[in-house]
Amino acid sequence: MIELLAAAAIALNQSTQPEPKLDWWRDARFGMFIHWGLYAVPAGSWEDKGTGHAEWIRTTAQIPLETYDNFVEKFNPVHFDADAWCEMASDAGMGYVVITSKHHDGFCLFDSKHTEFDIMSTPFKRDIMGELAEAAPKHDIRMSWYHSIMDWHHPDYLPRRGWEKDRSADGADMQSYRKYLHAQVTELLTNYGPVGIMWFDGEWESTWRGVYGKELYELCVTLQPEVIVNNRLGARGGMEGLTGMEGYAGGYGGDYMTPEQEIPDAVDKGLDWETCMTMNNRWGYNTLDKNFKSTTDLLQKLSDIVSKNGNFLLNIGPKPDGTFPEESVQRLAEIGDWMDVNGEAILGTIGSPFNSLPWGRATQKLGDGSSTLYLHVFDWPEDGKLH
Ligand code: FHN
Repeated sequence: MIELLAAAAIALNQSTQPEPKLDWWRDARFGMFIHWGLYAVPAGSWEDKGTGHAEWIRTTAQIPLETYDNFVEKFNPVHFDADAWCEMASDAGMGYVVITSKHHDGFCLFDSKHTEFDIMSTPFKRDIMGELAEAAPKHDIRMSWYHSIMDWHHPDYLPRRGWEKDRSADGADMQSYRKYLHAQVTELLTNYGPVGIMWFDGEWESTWRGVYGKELYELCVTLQPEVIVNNRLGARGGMEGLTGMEGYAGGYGGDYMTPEQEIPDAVDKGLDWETCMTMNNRWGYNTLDKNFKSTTDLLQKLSDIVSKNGNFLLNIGPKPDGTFPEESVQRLAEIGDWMDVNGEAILGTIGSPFNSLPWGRATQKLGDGSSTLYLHVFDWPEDGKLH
């Protein structure tokens, strides 16, 4: 892995001059991921298909399209409060929020003129993205959109799911789908003010090409030159999230790399990257998934990531009523308590000057002719001396 990272750094050099548009993102170091949509209604369980599902439930429980569409009339998050969500993120020391405008199931949490499969067809009839975009700046949050390339609902998207034997692919046309995708990305980057990040995903299927990813990147930066775009436009390179060399040469490498559910061992200082991770085991809400990481574990992951010059995108899977799971709320508050005292050791810092430390991690801030070193001690040596 380290070799790959070094190689990526070499491949990137010519294209990763310090990109000023990433400065706010590098300083932020910490963000909130939100996976929310129709899948919160079944909340992980479906008939006799088990209880371990989440945002992939339409596929993992093989729910036919017409049946899944019934969740539209059941999605009514009456307790959704954009200000409360943004305030919890900000109080936890997070500088940005990335929310699923559309996940793989194709349902849009925003008012799109290009589909009826959106929030305006639910009893809720309020534009979630619009309310979050309005609330975010009031809480010093950069609002950002996760948008899936893969779409299990749109008639033109291919391939169909293998188990969808009775859902014909006749007439499906990926070029038409790409026009739909571009039209919605245009809505997301036109209707909601300045957007921090376009966080693409679902880029791995056979019908998608790096060249399409390059087109998508160009569309985003044409609409908002300062928008940051992640690397999930082409060859992400698996869960390590390290764009293959062809990605950068091909122009679809995006602005930063996206390891998922894992923290790289070591990353070349020249690379921008962000680990995205769940608090429990799943991205979308599952009533039975109580395997939440402890606050200490989450904070040590934050320190570890930032000590390696990365960002931490920590996920929340909201409930169908529009509230966060109690376990998530508790951890966000405890993280916030820690950040109130220690935030300067995270926010605006860069990676450690040391390769490794036996007792913890380090971060630093470089000033004019001086630097400040922050020692994050996980395990105090018995003699109390840090070597
Ligand atoms: O398939 C998705 C998954 O549901 C989730 O959204 C994660 C978060 O980054 N991304 C994909 C898996 O890599």
